[in-house]
Amino acid sequence: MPTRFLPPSATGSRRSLLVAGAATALTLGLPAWAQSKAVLRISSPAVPEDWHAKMWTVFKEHLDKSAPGEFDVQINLNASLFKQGAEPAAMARGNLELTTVSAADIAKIVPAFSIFTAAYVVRDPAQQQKIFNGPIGTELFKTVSEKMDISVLSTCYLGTRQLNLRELRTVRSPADLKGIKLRMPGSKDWLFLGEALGATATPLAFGEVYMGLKSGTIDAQDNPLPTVKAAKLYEVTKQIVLTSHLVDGLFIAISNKALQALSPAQRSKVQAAAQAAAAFNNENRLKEESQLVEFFKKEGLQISTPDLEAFHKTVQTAYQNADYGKTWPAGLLERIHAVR
Ligand code: KDO
Repeated sequence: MPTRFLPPSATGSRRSLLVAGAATALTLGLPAWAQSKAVLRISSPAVPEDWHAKMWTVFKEHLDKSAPGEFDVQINLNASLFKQGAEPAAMARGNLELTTVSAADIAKIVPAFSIFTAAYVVRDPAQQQKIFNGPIGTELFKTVSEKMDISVLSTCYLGTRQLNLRELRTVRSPADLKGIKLRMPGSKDWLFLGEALGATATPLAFGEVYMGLKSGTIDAQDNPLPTVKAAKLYEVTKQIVLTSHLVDGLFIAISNKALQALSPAQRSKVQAAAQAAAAFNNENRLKEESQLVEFFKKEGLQISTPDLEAFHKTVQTAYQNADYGKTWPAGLLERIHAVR
């Protein structure tokens, strides 16, 4: 099991938290233990049926078992606590302890991370795990901790992103997506990806995608197949084009402030719970992803495989022409490619 970068051991902050807890407990007339539980608020835009939502229950149960009565894990799904992408800022303000951060959200603060938002860079889920559980991950997560004040605890495979269209269309190459309003999450790197795929990228929060497709304000969206199923996007679309353009990941992250408030033993338990949660997600998602084409066919969707060479070529040219890689550390792309 990889050892993630963890900030220095707890100091006064933990003590003051416990003292504060005990003082409040006295005021409220509650037993001290009830107040000194470490509260871990989690926020995620995921729908409850998706694996990276269910994994938080695994996280909670793991902690309830390894540290009975020590943690109060609060799971908030469907972006009910913070809207998609707002989580890192909420963590910096001390209003949130845990979330899953996307590469695009990290890239807003650590530009090198945009390499993982670019199409056809990471080869497959196994390589993704090796990248982030090896030296590249250790180096980058250290920078993330320094710049964002959050610690990455484990890497989840979100799935391989595919195109999902509202109406039937022959899509062989990016040229066939001209004029298609392709919903992307609302940040620069996502929008660039959508344009690089040949479409007109339209920003929209994840929670609005179903209605957007249903009403026709967008023509298409991209997401991994398990999410297309979990969020029921197949109900409002007719076609999936297997572009496999992004082997996507999410990073379970905790605010450094919350982490430092824990004892060393509690920190290890939180780390282990995050590893167990990610393992649960990764295993189930991979298994389901391999079975879903059949499911969607049965639901009446048309599944097609485009000219992948044409997609690779056009997309890579778009990234090169935009000098996109300028913020990528020299040699990082080659190091990623060398991970086997
Ligand atoms: C999405 O909005 O398409 C996306 O897949 C982007 C991911 O980074 C992540 O935020 C995900 O949504 C949510 O967790 C919902 O599944």
